[in-house]
Amino acid sequence: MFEHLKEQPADKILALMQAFKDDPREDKIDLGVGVYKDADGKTPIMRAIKKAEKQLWEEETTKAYTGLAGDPLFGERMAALVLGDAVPAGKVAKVATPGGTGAVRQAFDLIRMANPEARVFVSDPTWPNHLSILKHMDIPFTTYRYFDGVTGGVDFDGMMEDLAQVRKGDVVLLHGCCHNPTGANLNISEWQAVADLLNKQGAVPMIDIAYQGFGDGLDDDAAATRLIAAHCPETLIAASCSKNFGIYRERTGCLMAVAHEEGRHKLNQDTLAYLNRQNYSFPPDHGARLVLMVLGDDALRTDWQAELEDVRLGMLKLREQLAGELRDLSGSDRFGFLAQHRGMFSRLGVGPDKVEALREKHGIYMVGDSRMNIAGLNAETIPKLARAIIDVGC
Ligand code: PLP
Ligand code: TYF
Repeated sequence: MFEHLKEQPADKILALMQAFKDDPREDKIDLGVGVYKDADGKTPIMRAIKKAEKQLWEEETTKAYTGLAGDPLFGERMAALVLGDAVPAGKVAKVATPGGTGAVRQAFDLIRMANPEARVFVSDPTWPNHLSILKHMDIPFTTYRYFDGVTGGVDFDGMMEDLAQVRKGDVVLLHGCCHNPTGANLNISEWQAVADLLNKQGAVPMIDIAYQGFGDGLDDDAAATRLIAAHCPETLIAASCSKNFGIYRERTGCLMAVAHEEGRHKLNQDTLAYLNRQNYSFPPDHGARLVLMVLGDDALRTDWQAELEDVRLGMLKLREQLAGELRDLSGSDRFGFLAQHRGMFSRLGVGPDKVEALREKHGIYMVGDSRMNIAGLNAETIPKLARAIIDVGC
């Protein structure tokens, strides 16, 4: 049997992580994998998470199974975090999943179950794992224009033109905030136009929100998701807790299915639980429990929000510093988009030859499509990066 297995394409981001580790240069800079790092290059455990873990260790009396949906309190608190009061709680079915990736995978499974004919529209570019999972599951997908390489912003006209091709029952995958890999995002009136278009065509939005709190703040980052979920009859939401709670390896995420039609909720909830059972039975609990504790306790929540806000503002400052250095060195504003982008990533918008030159000549590691993890920088490495960008002729 095993002789039939074929080599599968490697994850380029993870391969880059290894290449960085193997590089002996001391002044190398890692702008690859999307993990938050502080100015010392560390990925800290957030204070509130550490406190919740201590409390959990003292208070937890059993490790018996939870339920197929995970602890319902986790789902409730995640729905409140992501959706606020945009949608009545009774209209949101939700399950805990292993990370945001687990939620994405379960959402695709649900789409295939509900409508095997559905095509999934994804932004060009999108997070590579969206494509990899869709291919693996044999779900037909197609791309819509998204990034404007000239302005570094969103090609909104192109996006709307392509989305006008969606048919009833198709699914449109959107990044709720902090687009990965570009950093370019829609404004709220553009989101409204997308919601109107999808409603007109009868297509279903699926929102992947993996960076809530990393862009403009917890509520602002959720505004688009809330608008879509309030205006569209049905919405799928895959939320990740990896970044904003800093609990990457705990594998914590939540899949939500919003339905406005009366009487839809129970079947949606049962279906999500069924899908969990088919794939892994009970979802992991440890990270989900930490999240529900932090969200449900005033002191922990306040501290978490304060730390998350420091992380967000720190990244904004790095963006501004980098855009400023490049303005000075290039004598132009052509890198100004770096300060407009939001979240952990920015796409520089240069070819693979420049990306390679940055790596070979300067020990600067970014993903092949010129995506940089802004959190990999600090006040000292920014001038070096800016000089290198100009040096290789970007
Ligand atoms: N979706 C996007 C766009 C991401 O960038 C990530 C990144 O980690 C995820 C989903 C899922 O992350 P995780 O499975 O680690 O929660
Ligand atoms: O895009 C990123 O870098 C993050 C982390 O297979 C990540 O989303 C990268 C690759 C991967 C899973 C997560």
